[in-house]
Amino acid sequence: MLSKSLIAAALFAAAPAFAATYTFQQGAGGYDGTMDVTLYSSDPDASSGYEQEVSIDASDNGSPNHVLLRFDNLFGSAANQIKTGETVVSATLTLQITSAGSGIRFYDMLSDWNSASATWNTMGDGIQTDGLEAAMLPFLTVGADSGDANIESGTLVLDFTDALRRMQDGGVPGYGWALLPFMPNGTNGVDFYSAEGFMVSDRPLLTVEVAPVPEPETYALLLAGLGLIGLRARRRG
Ligand SMILES: [Ca+2]
Ligand SMILES: [Ca+2]
Repeated sequence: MLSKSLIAAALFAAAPAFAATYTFQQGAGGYDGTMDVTLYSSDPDASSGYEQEVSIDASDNGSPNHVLLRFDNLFGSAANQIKTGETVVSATLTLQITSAGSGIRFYDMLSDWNSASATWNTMGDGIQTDGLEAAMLPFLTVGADSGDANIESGTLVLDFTDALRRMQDGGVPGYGWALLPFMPNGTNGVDFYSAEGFMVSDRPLLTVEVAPVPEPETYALLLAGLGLIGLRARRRG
């Protein structure tokens, strides 16, 4: 007899056969959906969506900078889009840090914004983690609430698996993330190349590995196949 665990193993083995990896990076492979912007409390009407770097800082010219980052058009039926029926196995966000610094706290954004118009003032005194503008709690923190260089310069790879799953299942509206400094001591700004970074390869990179959710017919075929194997095994026996 085939054990349940063997059937489970067979089903598990069947799924990754069609696994795929999607990458999203502004200007690469035709992707054009990344937006990012720094909101400067020290220069609250400054429109900075075009800048080649963004900066998260508890004290830039004496007061905080907030950063917004999003990747649009991740889901759909085009070649490099996550399809309906595909499940996110893993996702990473890769940033090229240009200035080592204190740290970053990542929050889901719950209200809409656009990098062409977002400033400290248009967003209403920067970003509030009030459960309306942004989530109340960070889903990821890197670094610490100190003025040390807790995040080194160079490549930073972050696990965004759950962040992508929330987007896919509609748990968040898909407005990206607020990147906020540790307060009050995260005074060593963290900078990284933006979607306007000169080199495409330096821009924020989202990598998403997916596997298909097998259709009911797939299960039926697989179980039928296993049934035949089981039948032969019994006849031999
Ligand atoms: Ca930008
Ligand atoms: Ca606000």
